[in-house]
Amino acid sequence: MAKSALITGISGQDGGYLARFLLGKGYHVSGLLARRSSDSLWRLRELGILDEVRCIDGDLGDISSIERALEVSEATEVYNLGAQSFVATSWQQPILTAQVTGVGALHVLEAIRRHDPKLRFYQASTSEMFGLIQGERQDEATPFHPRSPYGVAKLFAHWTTVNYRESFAIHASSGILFNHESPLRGIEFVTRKVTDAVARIKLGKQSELRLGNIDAKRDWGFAGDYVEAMWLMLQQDKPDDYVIATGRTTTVRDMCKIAFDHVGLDYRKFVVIDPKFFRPAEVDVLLGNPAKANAALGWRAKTDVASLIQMMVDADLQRVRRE
Ligand code: NAP
Ligand code: G4F
Repeated sequence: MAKSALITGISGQDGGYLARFLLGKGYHVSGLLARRSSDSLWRLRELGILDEVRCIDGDLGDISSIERALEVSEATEVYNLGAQSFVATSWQQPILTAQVTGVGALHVLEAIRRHDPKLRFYQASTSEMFGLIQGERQDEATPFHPRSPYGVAKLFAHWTTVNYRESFAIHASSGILFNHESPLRGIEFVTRKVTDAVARIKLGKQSELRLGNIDAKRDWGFAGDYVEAMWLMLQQDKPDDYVIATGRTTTVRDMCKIAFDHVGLDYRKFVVIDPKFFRPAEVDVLLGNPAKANAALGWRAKTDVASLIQMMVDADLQRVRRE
């Protein structure tokens, strides 16, 4: 019999890639879809899977809608990817971020506990929880020190996941994922902001690119690789927490260089530093150690940062040409 999965955040970057991955494995895929006044389904459309997934109206702030989604979807695996996920916005909307990104995960776990504690649960945890890093390479044993309301909210969700595993024996796993990007990345995140600008500058539609802290370092991987790790975690006999990363880190500056070089331009002529994009507290560097996932899940990142950024620039060139 085909398995069924429910994905919160199905309209987001990872939601789209995960839905496509699970459909490829023969799953029935449902998604909790929050009501929006503008189109939030463009990623599912671009992936060509909109007609293959079932969207169920609901919101992470409304536990009754999550309970209904569990019933309607008949899911045996639940992937909690829904969140207010943009770090910069979390200082503007800290309470909403806490409610959606933090308490939202508790709503999903509590709905599972009441509905059917045998369901398997995945929580989208994040390297942002490491924040002010306590070790050159971060792994599952590295202490957390979040630096944003988003990081704090995610830490609540992370420990809630651990607590429901320990208290109620729910198969609840947490993927501590480092930054992962793709052509479907939201335009507000730095990689996509850069690749979109590179395409526009190359095609004469933009003249400069305004950025904040370009000395920040991130361990960037490809979202398409990372969703497989989420699924692998739920196929294990025992639930656990895993760091998912490439094991390499790159500055925002060098990421810009890769993107501009790809179209034969010099980034130094176009990048302008704008204090508006600096954050009240910064995560200066992230570098993950995915050894546990390598060994226990047999998972490895397949895409290096240069191929990733070049793929994103090519996709944005096509989009801008179509406009
Ligand atoms: P994303 O593109 O921002 O997607 C977030 C999703 O959450 C969207 O579908 C959004 O719906 C949905 N959502 C927001 N508020 C909601 C609410 N109140 N109720 C229900 N759904 C709501 O994020 P992503 O990059 O795919 O990341 C997926 C998850 O992994 C997030 O939890 C993120 O925090 C976490 N994460 C991401 C990374 C990364 O580098 N990408 C790394 C570590 C962890 P709308 O489209 O309608 O707004
Ligand atoms: O692309 P970013 O906004 O991603 P950030 O803050 O690392 O968060 C992403 O990754 C987390 C995993 O570690 C996820 F949990 C989270 O949901 C999200 O997906 O910024 C990356 C870096 C930061 O240091 C930021 O200060 O780029 C720096 N940056 C410099 N100029 C900029 C800009 N970031 C953005 N968004 N826009 C700029 O103009």
